[in-house]
Amino acid sequence: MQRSVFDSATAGVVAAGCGLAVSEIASGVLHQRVSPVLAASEVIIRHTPGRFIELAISLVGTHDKQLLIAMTLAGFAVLSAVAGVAARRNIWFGLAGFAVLGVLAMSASRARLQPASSNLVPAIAGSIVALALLKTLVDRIPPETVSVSTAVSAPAARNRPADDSDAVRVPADPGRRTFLSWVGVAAAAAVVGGVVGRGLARSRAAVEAARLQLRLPVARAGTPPGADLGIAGVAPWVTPVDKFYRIDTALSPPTILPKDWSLHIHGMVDHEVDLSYHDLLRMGLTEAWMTLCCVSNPVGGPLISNAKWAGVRVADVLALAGPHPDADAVKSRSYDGWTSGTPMSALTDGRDALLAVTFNGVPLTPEHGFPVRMVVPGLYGYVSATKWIVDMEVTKFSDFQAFWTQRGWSAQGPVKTESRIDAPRGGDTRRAGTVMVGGVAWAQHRGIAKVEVKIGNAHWTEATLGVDPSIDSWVQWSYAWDATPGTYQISCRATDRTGATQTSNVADVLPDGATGYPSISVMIS
Ligand SMILES: Nc1nc2c(c(=O)[nH]1)N[C@H]1C(S)=C(S)[C@@H](COP(=O)(O)O)O[C@H]1N2
Ligand SMILES: [Mo]
Repeated sequence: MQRSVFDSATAGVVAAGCGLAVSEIASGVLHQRVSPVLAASEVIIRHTPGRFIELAISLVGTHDKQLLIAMTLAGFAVLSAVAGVAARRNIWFGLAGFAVLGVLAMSASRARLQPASSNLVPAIAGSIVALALLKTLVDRIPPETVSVSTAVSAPAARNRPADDSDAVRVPADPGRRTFLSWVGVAAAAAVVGGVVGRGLARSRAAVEAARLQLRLPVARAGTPPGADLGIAGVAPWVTPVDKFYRIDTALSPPTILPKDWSLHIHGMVDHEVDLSYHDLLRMGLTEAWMTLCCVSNPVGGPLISNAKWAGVRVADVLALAGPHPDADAVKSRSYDGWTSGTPMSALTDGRDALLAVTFNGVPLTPEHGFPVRMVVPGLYGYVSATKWIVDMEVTKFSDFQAFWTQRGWSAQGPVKTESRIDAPRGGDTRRAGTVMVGGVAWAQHRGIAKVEVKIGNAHWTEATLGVDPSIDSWVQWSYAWDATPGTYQISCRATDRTGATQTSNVADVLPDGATGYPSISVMIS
């Protein structure tokens, strides 16, 4: 084989290998169940006639999965080699070939049986890396060397003593050396990346298996009657697990098996306590509806969700350690080192502050703090909702700063009384007639007393409220508006059960939560 053909095929395989490694890492980091390689293997299985699969299984037994993956990879390598050779001819042919492979990987990812869990980011990231690397490597393939003897200048040959071979020794081709070192580095990166990616996937799979094996005495949560008003466009009263907003500083959620989890309670206490997952569960589970929201949620924003949580009361856990009376805070720390400072009063005044193990009847997902997180009604997440919690230090606010308070956010983070308009959407055009206006309102642990709507120049009008089974959850509101043609500004405002109405003063999220009335504009035709 011509050397340049070999080099370009190698460039193709190595570039594709790096792309695959990147896609593996990305799917590990994103906690996806299947990477593009696995997705492609699944697609192949689905389109292979059953008798071939049976034949393969009879030949290789239970190694059929590995065989399939090996064959998928081998097929992929052959196609990438061909694309590499094509790239040597004309870089655009090669790039087009790689683009086709990338699209195949993406459509395999999309064809997953559970589309909700499939995600194109790994396949796209992998394709970009592979394309860039293919171009880089092909550009560095040295030109086919001309016959050595003619390449050496005549005087040099003349001065040299006669040699046994008629070929003249020349220093190794520096161009090829550069190319080979690029290939070597890229190949090593692909191998390391692949191993890292598989490692992430394996720990993810172990956590997933442990989650599925858990048998916790918690029922699936249905929506309490009357809580959901069923207005089109309004967020459902119970947020589905896969729609729950996510905010954290973790690039990839920590993977912690329940058997490896423990909680250390220390600081200003009579005695330090260590609890295993089993110890925790034995203390008994409390179930509670609670709406969690983020201090970074802008007025009208999406960083708020509602779920039924089950967990052990934080107060019971703290009581085991015996907190000193002059302690006014608990500094909690996650497995990955994030910290949060919570007022002792909110943890011990009888509200449903929990070390939660489930939400909406299923074990916490890794993204939302598996195996154990804290949730405290009435406080923003950054001062209370520590996911992957492993450490609680009983202390004083004057003695520490937590992750976000070091960065300028308020040490105390009570949730503000707020509301949101979900329907219609700002900018919508609706027909004249009855238009259902609706949304949500929240004032966790105070409860919502009323929501008022203002449309155009009309007076504030009270909206209908959904049933709220707990003062710790949001409520839905609705208003049947008899709309006539025109352009309207719609605003709303909530009043909590202490009698306080949300403020109209506009404030940004920093340092302790955004304020102002939500407002949208709609056209009626
Ligand atoms: N370990 C850890 N816990 C954390 C955070 C974090 O970055 N790391 N972010 C907090 C913030 S700011 C919020 S708003 C909530 C969000 O919880 P969720 O992602 O389950 O909705 O988690 C809190 N708990
Ligand atoms: Mo947050």
